Amino acid sequence: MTNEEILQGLFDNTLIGNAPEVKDLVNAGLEQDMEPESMLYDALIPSLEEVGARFERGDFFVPEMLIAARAMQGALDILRPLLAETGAQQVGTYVMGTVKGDVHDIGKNLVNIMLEGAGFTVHDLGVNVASSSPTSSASPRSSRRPCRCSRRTSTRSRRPACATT
Ligand code: B12
Repeated sequence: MTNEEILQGLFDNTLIGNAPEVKDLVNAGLEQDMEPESMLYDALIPSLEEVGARFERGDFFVPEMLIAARAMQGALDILRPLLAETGAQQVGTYVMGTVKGDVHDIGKNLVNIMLEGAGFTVHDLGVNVASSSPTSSASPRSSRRPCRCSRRTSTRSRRPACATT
């Protein structure tokens, strides 16, 4: 298979939530030395964007979004150690959480991987986190940075004090 075929396969199979095939394609890509970042940014994320566009048009519903997300998560399980592997020195701590009312966590998990790769320790409080939690239950280290994530417009007001999306 060419790299292009693998990218196309990753896009198509994430779109339809075919998790076993997505895993096989990620492994095939790695075996032929494809960059993990390329699989992520050239196929997996664009596929989820297409899922979102179809959902917006009414062509996809929540179950389709859910199985696509699961396929993406399976790919990330394989790619995580490779994306995080930079050997950077520990430089600080982030406390991460998706705000209350929001369960979207793929982007957050991806940011966690990047932060860990850049040398930060990440305390991940998970999803649906009440606004007081990130700062109150965080480790007492002075270098910690609280980060609240939200992916829904209706939950954005719950992440005032941090950079996110
Ligand atoms: C997968 C998905 C789901 C899955 C989530 C599974 C999971 N474990 O995350 C499920 C099926 C559960 C879901 C549910 C819903 N979803 Co949804 N979902 C999506 C979808 C298709 C992909 C999101 C995703 O993971 N993208 C890939 C990641 C990598 O991208 P990302 O999140 O943007 O993250 C990147 C950046 O934003 C940034 N980033 C992210 N977090 C952080 C944090 C920090 C600190 C920083 C610095 C950066 C950063 O870095 C990331 C990497 O580049 C989007 C469509 C889209 N276009 O995004 C809709 C979308 C987000 N969902 C949407 C909706 C409406 C819903 C529901 C309300 C549907 C419903 N009727 O029930 C529910 C809400 C449930 C809830 N209470 O939260 C809407 C939101 C619209 C809006 N403006 O509010 C979207 C945009 C779809 C659409 N076009 O309408 N969803």
